[in-house]
Amino acid sequence: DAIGSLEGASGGPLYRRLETALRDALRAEVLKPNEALPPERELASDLAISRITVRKALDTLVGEGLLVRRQGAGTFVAGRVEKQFAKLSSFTEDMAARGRAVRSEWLLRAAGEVTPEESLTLGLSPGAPVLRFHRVRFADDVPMALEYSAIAGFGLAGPETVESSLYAALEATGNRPARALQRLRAVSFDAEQAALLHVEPGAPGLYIERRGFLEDGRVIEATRSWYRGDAYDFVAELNTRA
Ligand code: 16G
Repeated sequence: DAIGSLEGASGGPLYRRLETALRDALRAEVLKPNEALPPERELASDLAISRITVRKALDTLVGEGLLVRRQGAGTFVAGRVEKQFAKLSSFTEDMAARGRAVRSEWLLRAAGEVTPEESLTLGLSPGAPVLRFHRVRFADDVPMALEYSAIAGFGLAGPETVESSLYAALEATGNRPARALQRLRAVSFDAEQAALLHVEPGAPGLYIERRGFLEDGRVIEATRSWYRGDAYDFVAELNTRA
């Protein structure tokens, strides 16, 4: 019902028309976050189209992270993630708390020397060692964020010690940040970022800079993150004292 018929949808192949109708329903929240879609065979018979056509349209939207498939349960409208803005947690912990499977696609995992800019943000002398971790972060196979981290060289034995969670690796050496400063800004994704995150170029994002400190005040982490604007709500508790 939410999708109605495909009569009104503009031309093109049927799977495209269904894709457009679904996109409209998602945008208008006729299909609400976390809502289950009718089974594929039901959609096919209601709309008088083949199951293959239905599957093709759904596949595209699953690939973009607008819909999610859960084994044995069906297809659902993706829910937005509520992330505590003022909590010093890791992506892995945030996702694990929601029962979502985490994986990273590595763009860079290497040791080097600090650039002049990194030497300022990390408070390190020119020439000091630094470890760089650039990755696309996935939850249930949906790309959620792009993350570029620079870690002070003394923090880890080497870049390969980070297998999946950076904070887990830092924790193992006793160098997990104890405190952090964070800045958030609205951005729109450029073509390269959009391709990595499976969104349209120009789609909205949240750019976040985090500087993490050890108990003794040394900077251990400088991370630049680009979170998908269509997937995240950043929430915080406020009070009059602060
Ligand atoms: C989060 C942090 C990032 C940190 C990463 C570690 C924000 C905005 N950023 O994404 O600074 O480096 O978690 O995650 O929350 P990991 O331990 O899963 O690698």
